[in-house]
Amino acid sequence: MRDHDDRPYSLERFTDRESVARARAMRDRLKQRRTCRYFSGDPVPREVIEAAIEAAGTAPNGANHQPWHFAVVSSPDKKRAIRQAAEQEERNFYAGKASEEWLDALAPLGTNEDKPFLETAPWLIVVFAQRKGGIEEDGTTQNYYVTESVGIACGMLIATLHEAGVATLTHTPSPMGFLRDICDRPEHEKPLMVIVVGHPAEGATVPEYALRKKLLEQIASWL
Ligand code: IYR
Repeated sequence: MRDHDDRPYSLERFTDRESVARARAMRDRLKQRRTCRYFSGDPVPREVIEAAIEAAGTAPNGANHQPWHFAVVSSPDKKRAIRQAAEQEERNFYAGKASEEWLDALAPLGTNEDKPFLETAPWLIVVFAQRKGGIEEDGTTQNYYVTESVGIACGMLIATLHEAGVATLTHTPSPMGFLRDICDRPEHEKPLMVIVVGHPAEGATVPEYALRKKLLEQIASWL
């Protein structure tokens, strides 16, 4: 253990029984999460978004450079601009850019080029990955494992929002360079995804297909 600049670390220690029970309880809560594609306009407190972003900001990441930026959009004008640009890209995607194989893979999810949720949901969190910047955000220092770091942070953000009883949708328009312009972000930041946040609309549904999860035996091996 290094001794300079280090401080003691310990965790509350549970009995094995309790540890298993806590892991299963967390799993069961996360199993309730669904990607929601139908949002109501009901408000979500800004404090919920703030806490979720702070949670994301604790994610393990390359060299502690914390290579992320979360642009939080709630203004109707900005939301409309994002919707219009995203739908334009999606029209190209669904009308020919995407391969038949890709479109076949999406068919059971029922997605299409219409993205009304980009305007109806109260919050859009546009996630940017900072290729450069370091901990000081100087815009030049090299960052490391950027996509991995930001991916983990997004998982923690989504889990926190779920815990707060709020629905999310990870939306990945392609290409998404327009997000950099609309959100006024610098060239060295790469837009990674839009996380749509709000309450499910009345009568919202989720595709049965998405409930089909691989079993532990399929996703894990023990060596
Ligand atoms: N970006 C498109 C297409 C899309 C792609 C995947 I992979 C998905 O899991 C869902 C959608 C869209 O947002 O419709």
